[in-house]
Amino acid sequence: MVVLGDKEFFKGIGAITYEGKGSDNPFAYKYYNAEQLVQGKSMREHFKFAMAYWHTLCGTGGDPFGPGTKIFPWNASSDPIQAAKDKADAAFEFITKMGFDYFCFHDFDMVAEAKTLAESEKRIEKIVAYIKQKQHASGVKALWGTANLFSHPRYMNGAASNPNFNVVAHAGAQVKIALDATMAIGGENYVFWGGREGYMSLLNTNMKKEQDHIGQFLNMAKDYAHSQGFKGTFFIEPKPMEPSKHQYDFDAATSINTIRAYGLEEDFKLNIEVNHATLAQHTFQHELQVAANAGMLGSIDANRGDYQNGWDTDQFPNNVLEITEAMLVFLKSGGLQGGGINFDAKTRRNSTDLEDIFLAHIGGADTFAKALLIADEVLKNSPYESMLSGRYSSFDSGEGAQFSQGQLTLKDLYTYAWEKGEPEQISGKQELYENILNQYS
Ligand code: XUL
Ligand code: CO
Repeated sequence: MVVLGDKEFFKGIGAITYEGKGSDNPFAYKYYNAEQLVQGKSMREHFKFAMAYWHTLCGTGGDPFGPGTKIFPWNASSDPIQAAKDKADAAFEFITKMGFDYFCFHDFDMVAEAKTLAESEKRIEKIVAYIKQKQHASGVKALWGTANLFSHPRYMNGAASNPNFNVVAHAGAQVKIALDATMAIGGENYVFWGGREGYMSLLNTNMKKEQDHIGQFLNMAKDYAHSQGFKGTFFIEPKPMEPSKHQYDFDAATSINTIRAYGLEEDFKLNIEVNHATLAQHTFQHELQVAANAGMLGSIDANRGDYQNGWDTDQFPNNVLEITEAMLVFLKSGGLQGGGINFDAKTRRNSTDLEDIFLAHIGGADTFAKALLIADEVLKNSPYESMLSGRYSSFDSGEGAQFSQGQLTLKDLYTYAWEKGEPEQISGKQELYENILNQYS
């Protein structure tokens, strides 16, 4: 059902529906068929696709070399509340036309920050009331909320990790307001991405103090949300650098350490972003697997980087093979715990038509859907699973099984190896695994 706002911004574009891969209609899904079941779950439920408020509605294409190129009609009003309402109209029109169910937001994506905290809080309350009405009319939900603790100059030295307590307290106030807003609109989760929670030079940094303060801050946020009845999950979103030179939540493994070191494992999981993984010199699938192994695969920010450069280009996903490898991890680990697939991606600076926003999200959704279907086929019909388990079959019985179960000593290994002599050479067969993926894609 398409529910139009008070204003229609994407005129001429109707509901995007599934037409299958034979369709030449650029405004139709070729693979994303929301109600199609894969391993007993609909694609809609597997993915929980979300629009990112910041890129889709606030990102006008500015870069360090020039201002934005995109003229968004919902930005026309000079009255901040009217502009926020127009933006909400555009958001709900877009999400419902796409057939998505969710959005993700920062506090000051919804409405512009005011000069004082008190005035900002009033603005947020007003727009939250408006968004609640629109949710009621459309059924659109908030996948997660977060606070922007990195754009304002006051956060130039960090937020929770700032060396000045007054800034830490301001960040705390902002998180309280953002949590209140998230809960008011039924947000299912809350994200911490440590934009400037890191440092530029160790010379002026007490790293231990800063990290302990982050642990303290995260515990306070969790305790406050629980005291208000929040039942959702908190996610840490790892990123190695940019804007800080060293960010404290560098990658999944580092963030899991943060969660465990500060006693947050009951309530925190990870939001893995593709381009953040590649900036950390990992693959996306590696980061998913690290999170899944710790029982912390919570949510995904979907985008991709550029293979030739090293910054966060936030491009829409379109690499089916890369996402297929990710979907193998996704399916085998039972999907996401509480979260969904948030398109934390922006159209290019020179993609200036409003319809480009639709085309980009259609492509992203189709990439994930196609990859899910391929991964499902690979798991069900190819020799992939038996090849993988066969690779470890020496641990299934005998001394190998005893080793796995902790029943052997180092001396036992010595005796066994002594008797067996030089181990046989067994190929890793990487090319065969790769061929199988290609065969099913
Ligand atoms: C930045 C990034 C953020 C977070 C939310 O690289 O990914 O948009 O997802 O603050
Ligand atoms: Co992100």
